Amino acid sequence: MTISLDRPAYPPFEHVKPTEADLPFIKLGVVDLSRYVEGPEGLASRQALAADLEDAVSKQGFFFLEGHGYPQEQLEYLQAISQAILDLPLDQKTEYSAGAQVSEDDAVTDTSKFGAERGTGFKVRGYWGMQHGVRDQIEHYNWRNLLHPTICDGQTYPPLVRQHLPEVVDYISYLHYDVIRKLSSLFDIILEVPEGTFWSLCKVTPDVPDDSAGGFARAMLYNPMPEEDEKKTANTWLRGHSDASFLTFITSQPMASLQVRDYKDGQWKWVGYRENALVVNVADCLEFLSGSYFKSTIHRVVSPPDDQKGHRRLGFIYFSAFKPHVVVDPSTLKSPKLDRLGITKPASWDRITAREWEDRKVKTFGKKAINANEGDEPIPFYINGRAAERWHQLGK
Ligand SMILES: O=C(O)CCC(=O)C(=O)O
Ligand SMILES: [Fe+2]
Repeated sequence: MTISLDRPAYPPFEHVKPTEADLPFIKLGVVDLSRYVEGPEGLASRQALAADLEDAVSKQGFFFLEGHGYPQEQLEYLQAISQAILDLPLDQKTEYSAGAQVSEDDAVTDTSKFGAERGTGFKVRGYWGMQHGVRDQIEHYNWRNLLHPTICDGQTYPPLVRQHLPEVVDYISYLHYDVIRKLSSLFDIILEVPEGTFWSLCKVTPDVPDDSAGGFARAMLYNPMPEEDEKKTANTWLRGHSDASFLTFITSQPMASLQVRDYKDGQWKWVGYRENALVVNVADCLEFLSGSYFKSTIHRVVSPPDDQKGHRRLGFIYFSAFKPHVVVDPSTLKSPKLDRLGITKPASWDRITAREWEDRKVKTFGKKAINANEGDEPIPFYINGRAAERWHQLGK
């Protein structure tokens, strides 16, 4: 961890105060990584922690990660840098815009730009269309290939982003080589597979990028949405979706805005705030590997309660991914635990790799046939026999 004393000072990002509103919060499990002890003498501690993790990922698909060990002041500085980057002038944002991965059919018929914007660079405000002609209020900057120095070196960045690559790389390296390594070993314990199995599926090999896991980081800023627009989108700032890859790590934020759709009762519930914690969620490829024992839960971002309105919301997110060629279904793991639970690959699931899933799913973003409906219920849509948005009640 690099903490440099002569680093530039940027204004800190001022988060809104936690809400006093009485909202239906979801009760999320807490995984305290400071309880993780390495080595043979730590096995009992890891088994206890694995039980907490299993409960969280199999019931809610979301949990609070505490005791991660990354210094809070570094995370705050990362947010100050993110704010400075996201407040760069519009001409720099359009010059360094993230590439859109546009759905093939809409690309030729729709001149307004759509795309999930997962490349390195900015997504400017108002770029995405929402319901009833509303444009979105989200701005973000993505960093890809942070754990692949040779690719990073060849990438073009706005000067401010290049100047602060080391801090971003430091955080993402920590998440990968410390946090994800530990969580991987807990997944091995849960699924009773040999130690190292999960790590081998999500390992970063800097010298062999084509066979390397990775993922991408995102600084994500939500500007308040005009009231008349909120009426048209039923207060939605980011529509319900599941994430595509392995695990997503979001800095816990005081603004009550993130909601998960509790798959047990179908109700939207708010994710609360936990200081210094990360909000972590299971994404699709992990759900597939576990034969849906782990839940890639639908979530969305909505307008906050009255005592938090009118403020900006900033999160720093890491979307981690498996190696591209991992076949994402339970046959990859051969887990005695899943066997005992009677979980096998559903007959309707065709074989698909992590990269194929991510590529195909991302291309559905903004696709009219799937998204041109009222409200937040998805139009059922399948990729290789798998529901592209798993609402867990689908088909019931
Ligand atoms: O901003 C958040 O809290 C969540 C954002 C999110 O779900 C996403 O970008 O996939
Ligand atoms: Fe998400």
